[in-house]
Amino acid sequence: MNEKKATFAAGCFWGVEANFRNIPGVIDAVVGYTGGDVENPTYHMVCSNKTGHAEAVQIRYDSDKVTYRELVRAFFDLHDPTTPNRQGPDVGSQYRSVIFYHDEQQRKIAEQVKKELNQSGKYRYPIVTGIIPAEEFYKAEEYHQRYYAKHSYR
Ligand code: MHO
Repeated sequence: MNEKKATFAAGCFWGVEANFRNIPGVIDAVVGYTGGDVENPTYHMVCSNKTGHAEAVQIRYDSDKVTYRELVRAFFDLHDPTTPNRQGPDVGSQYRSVIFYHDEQQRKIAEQVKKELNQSGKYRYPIVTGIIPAEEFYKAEEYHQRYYAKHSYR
């Protein structure tokens, strides 16, 4: 067991959390807000699109079972990384695509995967995913945690 953290933003955090929870090696996933400049924001504040925060998911994973590279690949696969400040019907900077790296190794892997995917011809438009240092992560309200599980969607 070699526990590490990873943080991603890829649109509405309900689905992002549910996706990551399904990956073997992911121990826990918490939804929250990060990347902005308002302390202890509420969902309502973040929805106003004025806090600078993105809806994000913070994951604890066992790096003996799943690599950071695999998590980054999963992150890209679960959303469209080419739409600035938008994910499907959800529009606003809180839905932007971001990899919040926790150390230099994560930064390098994230940059590398982004570059590979950009060059692969998989996407019609350039990847807009931000790769920035992880900062304070504010856990979202309890009713947003495990939202899909609670509401039995999917
Ligand atoms: N389209 C969804 C987004 C929710 S997600 C937590 C809604 O309007 O409820 O941002």
